[in-house]
Amino acid sequence: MPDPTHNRFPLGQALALLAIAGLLGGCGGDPLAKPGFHQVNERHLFVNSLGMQFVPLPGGDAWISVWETRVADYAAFARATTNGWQSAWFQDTDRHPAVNVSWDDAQGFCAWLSQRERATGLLADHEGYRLPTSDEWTAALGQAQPADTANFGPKTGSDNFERTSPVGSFPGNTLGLHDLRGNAWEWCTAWPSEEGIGRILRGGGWRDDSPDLLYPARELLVTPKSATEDYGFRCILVLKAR
Ligand SMILES: [Ca+2]
Repeated sequence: MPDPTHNRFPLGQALALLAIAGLLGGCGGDPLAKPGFHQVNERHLFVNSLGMQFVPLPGGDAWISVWETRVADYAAFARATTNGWQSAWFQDTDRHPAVNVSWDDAQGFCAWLSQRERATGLLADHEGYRLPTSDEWTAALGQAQPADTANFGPKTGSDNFERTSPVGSFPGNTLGLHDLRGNAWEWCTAWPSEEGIGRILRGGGWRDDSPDLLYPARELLVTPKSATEDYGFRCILVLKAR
């Protein structure tokens, strides 16, 4: 399903349509379709212009996406920037995690979305998206998600998915975050410095069976232009007090 905020409608019109969808929540619409802050039970959520949902990490101004960045999210960026991205052939739905994404391209997505949402006023000028640090990713993981509730390789027997699974197919952790472990590996910021070669991936992926790759603290170091069918990412959104 194409992203409705691109091609078919100008952005302002699309946001108006999303707002209308939110107002229709009492009539069966999804109130979380409306960009902005929401409270669901005791949980605070921020919904962005692509429908990505973020929850606050404790102790700071970093909010983290509850899902890996989805095909629908990344496709909007790829269309807008004509970056030539090809989804994996097995990605059946818009809710699968975007893979075949390099660290450089993940950075590009964050910059593009920051600029787009500042331009519409959804974000302030000093707010925006970036990749998590490895420490933030560790904090997000919190209590280790059991290996039997993640999409790992077939030899682990953890799941019945042959390849990637739609985001949120497994229960969330205590922060409401899904698929931190398994499904797609997730890019984090550089290590040991932005100038260094290594870029960190966390969490393991859908084709990994080795305990060496799947223990929760594992950091995979690869080059920033690497893009494979199990490399994806999730975003941090820096939101200042309003
Ligand atoms: Ca993951």
